[in-house]
Amino acid sequence: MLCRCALTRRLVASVGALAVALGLGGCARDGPMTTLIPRSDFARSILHVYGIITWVAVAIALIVAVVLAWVLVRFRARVDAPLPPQTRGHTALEIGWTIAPALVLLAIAVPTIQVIFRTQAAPLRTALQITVVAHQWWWEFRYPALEVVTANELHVPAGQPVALTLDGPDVIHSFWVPQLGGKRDVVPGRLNRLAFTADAPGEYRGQCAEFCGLSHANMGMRVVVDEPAAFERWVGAQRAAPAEPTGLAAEGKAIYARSACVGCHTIRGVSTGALGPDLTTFGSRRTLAAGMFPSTVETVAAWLRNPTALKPGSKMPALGLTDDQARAVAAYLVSLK
Ligand code: HEC
Ligand SMILES: [Cu+2]
Repeated sequence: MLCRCALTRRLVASVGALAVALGLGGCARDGPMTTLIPRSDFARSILHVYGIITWVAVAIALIVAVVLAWVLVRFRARVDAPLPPQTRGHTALEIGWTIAPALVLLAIAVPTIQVIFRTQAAPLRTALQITVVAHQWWWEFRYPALEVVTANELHVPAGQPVALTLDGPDVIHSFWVPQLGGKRDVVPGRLNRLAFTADAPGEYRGQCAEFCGLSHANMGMRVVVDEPAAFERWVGAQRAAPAEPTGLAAEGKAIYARSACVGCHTIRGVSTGALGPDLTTFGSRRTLAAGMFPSTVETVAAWLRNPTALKPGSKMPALGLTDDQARAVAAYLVSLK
């Protein structure tokens, strides 16, 4: 039979192993929010500092563990052992353990401060200027020089510097696209900046990284880095007048135009509301409600029937559309490419 203490030891060991397995199970090098595969100059700078701090910390942890193990074994209590010499004060040791941490802090501070200055430097005058407006709980992207406004899906050209100005009308948010840049807070009444040059075409996931209320966790975004020519095509499509809808979509347009939607949403040539996302080219976006759902007629119709059922706390009210009306409006919105 096992004695009590052996059982306890087994229990502690299995709970410990389970905790480690669960903890490590959450780790993935290439998850959508990875910080370990940088795809811009900004993200590489952050990873550089992260690497230095990690290896310094690992080295210190190893040294401490080895010394601790050695002391535990070498100086363990023995039967009949005499009392070891009792020391008070040791000048060399005290100077040593003051200087050593100072050196560690210096090793961390120098690259950190370099990167702070590099990532805070004024962006190149030639950079593409984009204003990011963080709302509860969605992102607005304005390209003033290109006269383009969109939401939740940011397009940028590869290999070209972009300069973001971060602004917000309500509470503090934080712009974070781990593979490209951030986190940088979006503070009402203060314009923060963030500049980066994306390496290559691809799609990157971003997320609000500062708790901002009920649907904070649902405040995601997609960043699409395009080949420069594809970016030009995207800009052209955003600026083009939307095609006149036909069939069900035409019915949807009529319902949209006589509903409260027009007070909150802009569709160029149709309405000029400014409380919700610009829907002029809604159909060109792949996702709905800040990256929460794929954008299809079904999901958009469900959204229009009852936004807060899909996104807790959403500032868009349910407007009492019937299923048929919601499907018609959804067909219209999805047709706006
Ligand atoms: C009181 C203002 C208000 C009204 C009225 C309103 N909306 Fe919205 N709408 C919003 C806000 C705010 C959001 C952003 C919600 C979020 O993602 O959290 C939104 C989001 C949306 C989205 C998703 C946009 C995206 O890019 O993901 C669609 C589509 C939409 N609204 C369509 C409509 C339609 C159609 C109507 C009319 C039937 C309507 N809205 C009425 C405020 C409003
Ligand atoms: Cu937020």
